[in-house]
Amino acid sequence: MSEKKTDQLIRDIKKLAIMMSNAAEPVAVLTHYDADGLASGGATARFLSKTEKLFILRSTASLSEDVLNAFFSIRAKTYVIQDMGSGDLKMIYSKWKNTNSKLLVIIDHHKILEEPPQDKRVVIVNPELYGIDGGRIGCTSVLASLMGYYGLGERDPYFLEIGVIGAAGDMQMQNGAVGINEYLLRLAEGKGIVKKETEFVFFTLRRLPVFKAIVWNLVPYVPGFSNREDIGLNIVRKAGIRIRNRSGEYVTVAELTEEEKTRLLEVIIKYIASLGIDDLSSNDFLVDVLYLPLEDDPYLQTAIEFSNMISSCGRMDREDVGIALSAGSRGEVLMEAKKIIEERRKILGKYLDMAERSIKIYDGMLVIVDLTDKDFSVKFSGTISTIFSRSLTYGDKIILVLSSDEAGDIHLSSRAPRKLVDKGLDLSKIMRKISEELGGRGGGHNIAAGATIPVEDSDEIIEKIREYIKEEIARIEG
Ligand SMILES: [Mn+2]
Repeated sequence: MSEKKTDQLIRDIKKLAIMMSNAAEPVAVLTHYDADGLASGGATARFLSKTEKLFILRSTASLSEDVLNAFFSIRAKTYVIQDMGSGDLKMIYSKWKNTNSKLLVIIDHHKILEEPPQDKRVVIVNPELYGIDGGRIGCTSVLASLMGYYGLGERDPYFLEIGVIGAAGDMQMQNGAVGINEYLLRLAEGKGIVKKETEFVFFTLRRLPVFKAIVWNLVPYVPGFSNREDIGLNIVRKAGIRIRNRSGEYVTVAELTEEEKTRLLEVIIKYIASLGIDDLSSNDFLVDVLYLPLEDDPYLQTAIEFSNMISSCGRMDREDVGIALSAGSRGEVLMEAKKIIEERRKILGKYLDMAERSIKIYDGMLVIVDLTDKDFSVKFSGTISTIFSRSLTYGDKIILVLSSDEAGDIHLSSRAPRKLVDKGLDLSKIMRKISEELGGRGGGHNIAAGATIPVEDSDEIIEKIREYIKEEIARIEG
């Protein structure tokens, strides 16, 4: 990563921060409903409220024409679109032009598919414009949190925390942060907001009950183990560890001795191996954890856990809670968020089972999960494809999840292993190609992309995707 590109991007974020501080009110903000979108929405909301701006903030699952029409019918002077829009610049611009606004800001990291409008009133901040791969570096919460941080004269370090959390939600902080992500992480570490440690994935949530903590993390996903508190209970018992302490409260990970942890780890590894996953070493489960020392709630101990909480709010139609939590609200908002995440884990468990049973593996490298005729909520498709792409069993394959949305269109969510992406595989290209051929809209990143296709039958899509992927693999291997 060239230092220069990162420096330029940071300089432009600082410029944007000044611009936003002086922006005409009211400000209307539209953000994406995933963890990165909501975290960045929270950062912007915090920034706008601390600068005492009148603003309205909305979130959406996708940028349809209707959503944009409704957004631009808000009588605002400044419009901001976050974590979306790079694939639809023309449509956005043509609609925005009819408003009385003098400033349109797009903060995003998705691939720019259309020539940006040549208009000084339009400001686009996107790592892709600097030749940086936005799928890996510079997700929207990194950009928006730095905007808030600099916009408020570096006096509010909470921005750094929410930036790290949002980036963790977009899988951009794991396995080594680089470029502007590293820059943000260093700032956060320097202020004592984030502390990086290596830990077994089962023990990262130190203040949760042991039986919950060991199965709570879904990365790496282990079918038959992850998210299964019943299994967690059995394992804890088998390792001879008490479920409750003398005062009747659940024993937490923090209360375990090193000896107990070692014993527990052995039982866990044995159990996972018994599921048919061989060649396991306990080191496969060592992860870098970003702890959040300033948070005192057991559910907000790590960046990943916090981001899961935000993500759950989005997937459970409670974006308001996710945004408020990201912006810094706790108390009742946090209590609500906890209810949401518990509820969501139940539903996710059901969907993961459903998905597990629908898996078909094609050509040895493509995992297709066709849920189009199942009672499945399309809002979970991205979560399912991400979890499978991080699983011990399918992590080396391309994942494609198909589901039906409310309109009856087929929604695609795809993920590729880093190895293939590094060789040149680009899923956003494949998603675009299929939507051009069958109608619909598609795009995203090389490593994670999606599309919505207005056809009823999934077979045609699957056939075409197989064909495109074969072509792509032949191209990059040849
Ligand atoms: Mn994002």
